[in-house]
Amino acid sequence: MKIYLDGKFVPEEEAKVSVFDHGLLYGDGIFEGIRAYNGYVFKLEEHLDRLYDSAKGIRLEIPLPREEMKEAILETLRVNQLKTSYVRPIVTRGVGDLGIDPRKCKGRPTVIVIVREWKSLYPEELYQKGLRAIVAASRARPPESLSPSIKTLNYLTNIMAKIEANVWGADEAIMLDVHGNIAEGTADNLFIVKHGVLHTPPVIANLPGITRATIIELAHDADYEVREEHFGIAQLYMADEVFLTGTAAEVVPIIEIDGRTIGASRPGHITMELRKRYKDITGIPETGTPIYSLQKVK
Ligand code: PXG
Repeated sequence: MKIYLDGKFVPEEEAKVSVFDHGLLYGDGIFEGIRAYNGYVFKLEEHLDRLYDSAKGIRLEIPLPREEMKEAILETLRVNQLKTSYVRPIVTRGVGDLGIDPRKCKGRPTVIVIVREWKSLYPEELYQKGLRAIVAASRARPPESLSPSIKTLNYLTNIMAKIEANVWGADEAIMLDVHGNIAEGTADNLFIVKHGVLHTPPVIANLPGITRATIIELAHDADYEVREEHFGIAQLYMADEVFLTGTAAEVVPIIEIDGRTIGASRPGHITMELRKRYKDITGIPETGTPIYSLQKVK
């Protein structure tokens, strides 16, 4: 694979950044996780919006105008002749020195676009059977600190939760906020279904997921009520259905949490209906930006 690195396409073995890059030294940077299906980059404009919002959140100026950034993403896919792919744009504060002061980064921010041929996060079997999850002891960062709504390179809180899942042999970890409300998964938003109504935590406590927003729309299309409100661990345990949403995971059912069976211990029908509706709108011009010009333009 060729990687976009500061305006050039370089073979992945040669795609290296300085040990003085503040992205490495301090996690000082931002990123996005995007997917392309069948030659269309799913919700690219929404991901670009969030990338530029995240940059603003940490007072980082992306050295490319938005249209050039978009072109860099599309060109990286073209150079690698990809149609179905994972795309990871990263912008760091750039090369500085030891010491956290961002003024030490005198050059340009580092801009990277990594692409990977990649089809799905979990084995297909897990989508059909559902995941087993734990509620992690590691709490999501409060919005009063570094807001979880900014997609920064600081993922250690989430990694700590993921380590807990690994240690307990679970497939995923669910994070609480500091008040004990459900926040989100380690790289996904969370929904529960109770008596036919969907509930998901407000975005103040988590990342405003693009899949989350898409699922809310699809749920409305299917005439389900969706409530964006806080709920706790008991509502989670007692839900009829629980599922996660994310670019990587898409829509994935959870069938067990902390040793409690969720619903009938198999993926719920609303979860699977929304999963199907989601799959149906990926890889089509209505929701994606074409990578290759011969494709029908949006
Ligand atoms: N919460 C967190 C903390 C995330 O990191 C989501 C929710 C879902 O957001 P989207 O917009 O994807 O629906 C994320 C997304 C990876 C990876 O490589 C992580 C994400 C997306 C894609 C890949 O682990 N995070």
